[in-house]
Amino acid sequence: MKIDEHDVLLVIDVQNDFFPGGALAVPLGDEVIAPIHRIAPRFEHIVLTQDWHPSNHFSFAASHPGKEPYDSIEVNYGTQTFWPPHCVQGTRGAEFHPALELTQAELILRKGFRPQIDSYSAFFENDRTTPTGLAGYLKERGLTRVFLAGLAYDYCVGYSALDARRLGLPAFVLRDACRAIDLNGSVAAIEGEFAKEGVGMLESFELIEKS
Ligand code: VGL
Ligand code: ZN
Repeated sequence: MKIDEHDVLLVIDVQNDFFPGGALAVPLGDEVIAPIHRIAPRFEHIVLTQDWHPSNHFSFAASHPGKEPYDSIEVNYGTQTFWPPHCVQGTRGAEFHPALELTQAELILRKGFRPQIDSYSAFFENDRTTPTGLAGYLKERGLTRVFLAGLAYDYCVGYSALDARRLGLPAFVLRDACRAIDLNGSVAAIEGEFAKEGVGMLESFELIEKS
């Protein structure tokens, strides 16, 4: 697939806490760095997202006495999984991994900063109605196709891809540039949604440089 000036690479949550040894470690999360560095030069436009929670965030098990990490409850916007505290604003865990070198990125979008609601997607919070502003940004800049890489495949990458489709944007997940948490069948579930909503799957070698 040929990349052009209307395409954007969305690099999702490549932050210390999602790396091995981090607070919410994604298995083999460090392996996304090499493919991301390989594909980045093919894109004229790159946006980074940063999970960015207050220390008492609703999604943290520690905010709910008696709950353990990875328990879940039903809330008004669907199922909320409780996570170990992670990506707390201003902490080292919330910083981009130091090996990530994407100084050319044009926007860093923070999400998950509202204390009472989680935000997996780069476009909408988990109520799927509160916007982050990214849709307007892409529209105003004429960026019409979205390619996704980063962490975690079955959460923030997947929700972002599905929301891109809901907004009418072609969306392609670069499978080898993502790693998954895989909690209670979350990989199979997100891939079922990808098939239904028309999210494309690519391997990074399939991207061809703009000519
Ligand atoms: C993520 C769970 C909680 C992610 C963020 O980046 O996929 N997952 N917060
Ligand atoms: Zn989070």
